[in-house]
Amino acid sequence: NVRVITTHPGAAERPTPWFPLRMRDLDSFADRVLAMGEELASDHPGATDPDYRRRRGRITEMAKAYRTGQPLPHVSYTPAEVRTWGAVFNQLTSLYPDYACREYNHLLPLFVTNCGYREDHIPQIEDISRFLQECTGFTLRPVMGLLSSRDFLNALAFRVFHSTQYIRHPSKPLYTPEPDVCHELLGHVPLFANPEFAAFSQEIGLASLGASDADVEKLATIYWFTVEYGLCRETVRGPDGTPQSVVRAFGAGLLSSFGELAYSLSDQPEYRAFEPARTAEQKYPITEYQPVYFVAESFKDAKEKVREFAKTLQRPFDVRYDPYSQRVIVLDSK
Ligand code: HBI
Ligand code: FE
Repeated sequence: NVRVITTHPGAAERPTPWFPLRMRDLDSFADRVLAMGEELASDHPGATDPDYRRRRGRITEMAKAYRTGQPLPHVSYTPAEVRTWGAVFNQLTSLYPDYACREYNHLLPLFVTNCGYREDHIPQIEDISRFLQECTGFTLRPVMGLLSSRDFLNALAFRVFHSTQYIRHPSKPLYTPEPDVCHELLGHVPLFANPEFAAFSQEIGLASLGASDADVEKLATIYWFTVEYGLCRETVRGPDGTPQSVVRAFGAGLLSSFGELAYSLSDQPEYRAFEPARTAEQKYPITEYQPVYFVAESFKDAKEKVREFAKTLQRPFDVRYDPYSQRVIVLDSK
């Protein structure tokens, strides 16, 4: 017995945290960033470079002003910024054939053809968003910096990914303490064109809508060990043609890190099977290589496991996403 609720559910005794119901509601995230633009931490490579901070300020202002339905901001990258991108692009693309998952290696050439992924060109998020929309309905929105886990995950329910547009400081092209355009475009973007991965990502987002703070924390940890640092098992043909089971990377934090990509697939870290209830409890460092990685069987399997896990969370209602109206539908049965 299902009733569609048009206002936020939750009685006075157990209020439900606010969550976006319409695409336009995501506009309210624009100035709710945790870390951003000009205010760089003292250990950031660009902290004492006034030109870099001014440049960041101009790019993040455009993200702050963006509203649903407008064209995405176009950034005219400088030759120096393109050189930084080029250094990252060349290093990483040399590793992908051996380390990235099959789906990623299948998709990257489509971004070269359709979105201008090249050593000498930083792609525009407008072009990427249009292409992703044709693949899986995913779209990009510009963002000033780190959002709260709740806001960031809530947007995934709408198949919306928040992307930064500034680039790391040129003094350290292979290092960034925060997301930048290299991390977003090389690490995250390609797999959103894969239907199973898109559905998996949306599943985490749907589970986060109106979830308690403790449950958002669990979902953020699941996100961390999959979308950011996930590994997956796949079968390849060995030299003599026999099938072999191997582990490859699909997490964006790995696909955008020259050092950690090779480390994650060496014999140094520990591997565990992806199991949402256990993965959600795992502690992790954010400034060092991960000591533990979780290995998924497939995106489809991971999606089904997250959907089962979501049913165990404390939420007195269920949600669906209607892509025609770009609205979240709230159902009071569970
Ligand atoms: N905000 N802009 C942005 N980009 C991210 O990748 C991001 C975020 N906020 C939180 C977050 N990632 C994750 O670490 C999880 O907390 C969801
Ligand atoms: Fe990321």
